[in-house]
Amino acid sequence: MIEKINSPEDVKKLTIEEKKQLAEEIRKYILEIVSENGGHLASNLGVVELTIALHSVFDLYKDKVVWDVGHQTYVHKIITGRREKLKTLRKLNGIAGFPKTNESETDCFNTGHSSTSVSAALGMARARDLKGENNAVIAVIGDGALTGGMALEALNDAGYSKEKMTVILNDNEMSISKNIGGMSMLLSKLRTKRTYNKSSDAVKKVILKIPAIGKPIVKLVQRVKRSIKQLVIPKMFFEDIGFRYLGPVDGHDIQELERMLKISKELEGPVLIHILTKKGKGYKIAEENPDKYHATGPFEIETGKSKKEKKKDYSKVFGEKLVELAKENEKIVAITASMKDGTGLTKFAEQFPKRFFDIGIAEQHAIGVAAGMAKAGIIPVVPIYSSFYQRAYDQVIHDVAIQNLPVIMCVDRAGIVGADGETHQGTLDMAFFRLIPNLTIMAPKNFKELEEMLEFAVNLNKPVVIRYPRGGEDEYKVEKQEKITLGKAEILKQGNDLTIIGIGKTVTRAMKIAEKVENENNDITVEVINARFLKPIDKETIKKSIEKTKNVITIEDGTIINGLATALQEIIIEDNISEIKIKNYAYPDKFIQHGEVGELEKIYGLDEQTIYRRNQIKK
Ligand SMILES: Cc1ncc(C[n+]2csc(CCOP(=O)(O)OP(=O)(O)O)c2C)c(N)n1
Repeated sequence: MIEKINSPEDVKKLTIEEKKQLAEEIRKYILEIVSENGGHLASNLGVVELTIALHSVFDLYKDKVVWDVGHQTYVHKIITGRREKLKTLRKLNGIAGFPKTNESETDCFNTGHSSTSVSAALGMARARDLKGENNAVIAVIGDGALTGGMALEALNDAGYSKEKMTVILNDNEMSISKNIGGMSMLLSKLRTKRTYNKSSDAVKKVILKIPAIGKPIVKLVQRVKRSIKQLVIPKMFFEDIGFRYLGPVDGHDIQELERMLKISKELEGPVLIHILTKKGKGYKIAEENPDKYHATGPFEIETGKSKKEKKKDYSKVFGEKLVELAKENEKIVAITASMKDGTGLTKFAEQFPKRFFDIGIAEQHAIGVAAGMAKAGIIPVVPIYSSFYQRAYDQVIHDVAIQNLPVIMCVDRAGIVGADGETHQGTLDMAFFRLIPNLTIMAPKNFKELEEMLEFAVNLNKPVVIRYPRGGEDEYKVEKQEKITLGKAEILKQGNDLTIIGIGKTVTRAMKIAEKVENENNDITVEVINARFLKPIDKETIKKSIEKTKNVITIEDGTIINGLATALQEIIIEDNISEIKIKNYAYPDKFIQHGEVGELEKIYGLDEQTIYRRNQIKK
């Protein structure tokens, strides 16, 4: 069946039974691809029937579907002519793991970060009306994404606007791990409505079979049903804020989904369809561990076992060190925006449940809460991925930095992350954090330095950022480890002819290049500086070194704008240092596509070989 599906038109032609068969084939196909390439598995398996129903009822060349986060669009990509290309999922120049407007007309809006869909859909609905058009506009949003402030801001606006649009709330009771919060409590109350409806239908059938008294009793039951509705669902919430609420609907029943979508098409004003799905549906191993298979690397289908051995990574080192520090200092608390496992906080949550706070997919709020706690004398540690820290920018400035509050902001997945692509690359954090007064910004060269930086941050009593990359430390071992002092760089190697400055993960690269240059040139010595602090930068050490060597290279895992390169140039200009040869290696002022980290580093000339080749200095 799946082989015959080359466009949504092919899906529209199928009978319900054929669509059910297609759903099973799509699941198998996604499982095969994700088990090879890695990717978001459980969320895609959960929306197979929904996606088939959407393509059956709507024309996505005209009608707009905005997918929240966008990690669940593999089924949509298969249906919209990208079935074969999906084999290149997340590979360099291959199909992206998220919607991309440049891949297909039916991807109407790029996503990657959570909670944006209702705003974008409302914008499209307003534009449609202004232009006098009549297409449908739909946002598909998960119960996890609904915990994000932006989604709530959008519901507030959309409900009041009376704009014709549909929000499909895909409720699987999970964010990456179990969903939490007041919204989740509300949804679980609404979910009970299903049980109630089911039992009432069953009762209705039975009573109708009783001759003579059947109908009056049914009427009575229906009256009771209306009053029970008020009891079972004490507040309609979505109806109260202006939406027509439909559901809950079994999100794996294509026929029922199509029926609801058709009803929503006819209704004026904003409609919310609450659908219930199972994350990982159809693949037992993922159904039982939906958090583990939310996003995964390559794995064996039969056992679910990872094909690659999992090595120790920075997140784990961070989490373990934090547990150690928290044992000694009871003021330390940890806050996560729905990323407990990803940021290495699982152990902390187990050991200190009262000092661990999962606040939902709400990075702004995470920093707001942290600021409040810090003001009251607590030491909050907030690990968030670099690209999601973008969400909390004003909170870092307004709530933390202006008041100089000691919040420890750990920027995980800093730098290039690889296969998740442009929405997830963490190349901007050094640039945007460097602008903020009162912030101290550090990056460790290896695991040991991360541990020491964390300890240093706990004692600093100031707002501090520590950035570290995805994955493990470099295989190159740097033995030297000076004590950390505020604003002091570390000279790892003395030399006279070239200075190489690295920060974070590029420090070991700087060492390797230095050794190669020296091995190939008997008369050249290279000085290597581990900057450690982007802010305050160690002007004195850098200045002394470049005045000696007159030749400097910076290497950083971030954008060329306003990072290490800019900091160096500022020193040179401010102090009027002349006749210096400078080369800066950083990512260009561009969004970086998906691909493997090593491949992307080569493309942008940040790999060891390219930097070495471009710096074949001779005396
Ligand atoms: C701003 C932001 N923070 C964190 C994430 C990481 N993330 C990706 S999916 C996800 C959970 C989404 O849950 P839900 O919306 O319920 O979708 P599901 O995967 O359960 O279908 C999270 C936290 C993100 N994409 N964007």
